[in-house]
Amino acid sequence: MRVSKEVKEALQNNKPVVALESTIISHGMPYPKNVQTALAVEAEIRKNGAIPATIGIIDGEPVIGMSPEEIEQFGKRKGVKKASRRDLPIIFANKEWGATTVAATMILANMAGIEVFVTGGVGGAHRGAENTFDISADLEELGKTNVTVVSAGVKAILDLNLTLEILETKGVPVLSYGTDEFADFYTRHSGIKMENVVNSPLEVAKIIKAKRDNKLDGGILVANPIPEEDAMDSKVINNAIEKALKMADEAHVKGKEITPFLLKTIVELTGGDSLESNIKLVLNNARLGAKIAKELCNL
Ligand code: PSU
Ligand code: MN
Repeated sequence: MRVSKEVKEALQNNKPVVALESTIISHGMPYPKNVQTALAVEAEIRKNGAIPATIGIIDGEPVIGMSPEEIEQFGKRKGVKKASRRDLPIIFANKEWGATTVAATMILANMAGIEVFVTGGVGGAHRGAENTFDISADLEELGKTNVTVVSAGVKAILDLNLTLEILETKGVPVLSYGTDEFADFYTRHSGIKMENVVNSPLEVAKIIKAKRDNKLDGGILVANPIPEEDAMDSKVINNAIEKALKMADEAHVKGKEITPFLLKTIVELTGGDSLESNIKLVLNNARLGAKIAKELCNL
């Protein structure tokens, strides 16, 4: 794999590095906002004292720390594959472009030695997963790969309770940041009470270190709620979600297409408001992730 010079030097010198995924760029947001957001997230991480490492696969080669030009390519190039764990060997062998999901980004970050990863929302159990078995590979990865993922909770398009049950089964600590209510991505209020509340980046860093020191393999999920002023109105977003789910059902959208389809449809149904919230919450996660990475380097 190709690790950028800046990221390599930072890792060698115990400087904080934060991993970023590329599916959010290629499949999660429309061009050009996807590219603008990816670059703004990198800038936010730098402003908060860490080095960003945007991860993806170019011509079959994993890249840890993309250039701005490469990020631009992921934002507009056609035929970039959404790459989760199962897709990696195929993309490597065929020398293709792959936009890494949370699961695949965790794998590559871990190989590179990066422990903190910032995204918008992790995948989870879809509504109806008890029948369809549509459960994101992100949850499996959190169960075994040593990377902490900062996410705005779990997106309300999913079944949050089912997702949390699976995370418990897989032994994944879920840390709710600054509130005892689980964040549902677009709002701060899922109504689900959380057992483990953390209130500072240092507290999270100590938990990461304790897990590492005790050789407890697997990830950690930090649920960082969207700031109140950027959150969506619950009624508006829930209406859009219900409609989008119905449209997906009617159009028989399945498998890896469903998450990008729902995201795109919800943006359209909310006249772009959900995209604005999405951008704000990723930036908010970038601030927290950079601070966690910094504290971890000092421990
Ligand atoms: N949630 C978002 N934006 C995204 C994704 C999830 O708000 O772009 C992407 C992430 O890359 C995540 C993936 O890992 O979707 C999950 O896809 P699936 O549900 O097919 O596992
Ligand atoms: Mn799925």
